[in-house]
Amino acid sequence: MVVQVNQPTRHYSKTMEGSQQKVEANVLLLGAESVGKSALTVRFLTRRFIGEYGDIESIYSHTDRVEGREISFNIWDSLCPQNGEVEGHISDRQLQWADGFILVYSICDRASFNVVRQQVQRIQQAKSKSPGAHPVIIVGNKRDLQHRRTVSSEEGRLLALSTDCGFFEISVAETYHEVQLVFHELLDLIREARALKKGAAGIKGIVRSMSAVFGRKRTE
Ligand SMILES: Nc1nc2c(ncn2[C@@H]2O[C@H](COP(=O)(O)OP(=O)(O)OP(=O)(O)O)[C@@H](O)[C@H]2O)c(=O)[nH]1
Ligand SMILES: [Mg+2]
Repeated sequence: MVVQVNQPTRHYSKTMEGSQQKVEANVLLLGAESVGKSALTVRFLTRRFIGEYGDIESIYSHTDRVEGREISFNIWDSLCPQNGEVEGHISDRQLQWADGFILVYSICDRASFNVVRQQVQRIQQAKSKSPGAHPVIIVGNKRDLQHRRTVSSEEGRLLALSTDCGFFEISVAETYHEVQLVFHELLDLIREARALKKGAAGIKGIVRSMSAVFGRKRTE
């Protein structure tokens, strides 16, 4: 099912995580032009690599089964640059919408690696306001084009390590399995982030209740 970006809303509300409930995850794909964002999306949705994807920006809904549980992915395949904005720009709307990010660069295109570096920083600035809420996976794509490589695996891995992101180097053209791993790893991180948030909210609640009790005792 395809949902155009300019028709957002209720569809993207998050369901609570419970044993029987459906888990919903909003995934935003970012990165420079022609790095393979659409190829990655289409590979995950259809298992196919079709070669050319045009320049359509869409949000796709896709249901997958992970460890026996139904997962509903909403995948925003973005265009870069958007609406004449500078390359690498991420809108506030995108930041608010996304539960997690996949930042794609091409291992044959150093400029695209630099775009990912900027985009991680932008996301981390937003993160500093709500810690743990924005898991990121960095993906170096087009690994099949080794002879044209300009970004080493180590550079990609180092960037991910230093920014606390996940990292994969893959070839969307060659395999479906690696693409699936990227989405499933991000899902794990999103669920961890939600659990942490829930835990933090629970602790705050306990502290509030305790201070209410002890506060009252002191005044008796
Ligand atoms: N060799 C190779 N080519 C790839 C791979 N992934 C994507 N491509 C090619 O790279 C080109 C760009 O792919 P897209 O998926 O359209 O890239 P995009 O990031 O969505 O580009 P925009 O939407 O224009 O920003 C296409 O010709 C793809 O066939 C890959 O793993 N290996
Ligand atoms: Mg595209």
